[in-house]
Parts: sequence; structure tokens; C-alpha cells
Amino acid sequence: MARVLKIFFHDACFDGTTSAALFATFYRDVVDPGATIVPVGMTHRDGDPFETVVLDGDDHACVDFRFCADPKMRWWFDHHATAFQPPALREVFEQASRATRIFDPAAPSCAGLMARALAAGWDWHPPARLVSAVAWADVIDAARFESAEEAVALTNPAQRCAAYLAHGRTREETVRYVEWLSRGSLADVERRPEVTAVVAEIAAARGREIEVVRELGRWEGEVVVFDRLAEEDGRNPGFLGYYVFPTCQYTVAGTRGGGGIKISVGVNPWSPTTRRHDIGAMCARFGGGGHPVVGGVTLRADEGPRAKATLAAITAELATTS
Ligand SMILES: [Mn+2]
Repeated sequence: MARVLKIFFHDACFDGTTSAALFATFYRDVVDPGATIVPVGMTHRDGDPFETVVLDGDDHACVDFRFCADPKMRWWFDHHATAFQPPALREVFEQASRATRIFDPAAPSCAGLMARALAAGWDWHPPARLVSAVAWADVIDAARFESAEEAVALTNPAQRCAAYLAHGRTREETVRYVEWLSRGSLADVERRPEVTAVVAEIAAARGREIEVVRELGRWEGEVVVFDRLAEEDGRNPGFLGYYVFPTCQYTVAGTRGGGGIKISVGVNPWSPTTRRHDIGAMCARFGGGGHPVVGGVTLRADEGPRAKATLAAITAELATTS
């Protein structure tokens, strides 16, 4: 009988989905070719995000997402500095060290970290079809673009797939995307009619979206705030925020959609000013997480007042110059 592997991954994220597809491919190649693979998207929220999760597969993996102390979570790969919440979990990780749990907060992407770890530990190398996705995860997750203009371009399969993921995907759509990428390349995935249609819409709406972002942005010190908490399915401008406001140092966005509220916080990668805050650590204090330069807080749809307060508090902290 086929075994069931559940893969928990950072939802709607280019690195998270690439990591999940990479692990599914590794698992079929090395552990169990007939495994039934069930991807499950995870979002950062306060408390224990695994609380409502059932580890009822035959095997479990978590990629590009927080550490889960349950011994049933046999495989874990992450690069988020905020992986251990509460911080006491770090001791659990260190005391119960296993070859199947890998953490490196210096890695630009989880997919890149996994490719290195699976080569070193299992002599497994990603198939040619996934090499470009792994390389692009390093670029996209670490914002290693020359300019904001380059970052918002839709000129290659990776950026088109990233745009598809970033624009209001449901959990089911993201899971389906992981399944596609676990069997094909980014180029195969972006040629699927479901993806082509969404990317065409994004490209067509780009001019209008730039105008919306320009009208929406509100300056607070060196921070630009995009408050879309009153809208349903308003988009987080992402790199478009830096494209429209190239001189800002930080952006803070509040959006609603997919049954939740998201506060997204980022450092302008092309800002001439030196970063003064650790974004992931700051978001962790508000119940979220992330990296030093980008992070977020996810709240329930019924936590409107808390979302407003969180958006204001984070903005005030980033706008304070002293
Ligand atoms: Mn990542």
C-alpha cells in the first residue's frame, strides 16, 4: 500500500512552493517512489500554527516554515531567523538533533538550502527541470535584483510563476501548483492555461495597479504605508511599492483576502539608507515572523481592530528616527 507523505510548506510563496516540489521529487526518487504526496500550505500566525494540524500521514515534512517539535515531523528545512517560536523550541531542536532537520538562517532561500543539504546527505541532486526554480528561489526570496524595475518584470517563467502565486491564490490553487511543479519545470507550469490566464490579467492590469499603488501610498517618515484593510482582496504591492516609491526605506501593507488579514513589512532593497530594524524579529513580537529584511503577520478575518492597531504600531516603530 502506498504511504502518505504530508509536506507542510510556506503558503503562496515562490520559495515555499519550490521547496515543497523539490522535496516531493526527492522523496519519490530516494525514499518511496509510490508515495502519495499531500502538500499543505502554512501561514505565520500567533500561537502555535501547528496546533490545528494533524500529523496523520505515514511521514511528515515541513519546508520553508517554522520548526515543529512533534517527533512525527521527521523532515524539516528552514532558513527563517524566526523559525523557533517560542524561542525555547531552539533547545528542543538542538537536543534532538537529527540529520533530517536542517536550519540555516544565512541561506538566501529554503530551496537552495535543501538542494545543498540533500546533495551532501543523500547524494541527491535536483533534476534538470528544477534547477532554474531553485536558482530563482535564491534571487526572489533574497530580493537579489539589480533594481525594482527588474524585480517587477514578468519576463521569464520564474517571475511569471511568482506573480501567479502572489496574486490572490486560494489554498487549493497553491497546492495544485506544488503538484504541477513536483512533476514539471517552471516553464511547464507557466504554460498551463490556469497560470497563463492569471499572468495575462496581471500584465494587463499593471498600468492601473501602478496608479492604485501611487494613490494608496501614504508617507510616515521614511515609511510608505498601503492600507487596504477596508478592501476585500486588495493586493500587497510587493516590489511594485518600491518601484513606485523608490526613495522610501520601508513599506508596510495591510491586505485582506483568502479568509484572513495580512500585514506585510519590508525593507526597500534599493534604498540608499541603511536598515535600522530587524523586520522578522519585529513581526514576531506582533505574532508573525520572517527575515531581517522582510516579514509579516497573518491574522484572522475577524481581527480587524487588531490588524489596524498592528499596522499603526509597526509603522510608528519604523518611522521613529531616534
Ligand atoms: Mn523562504
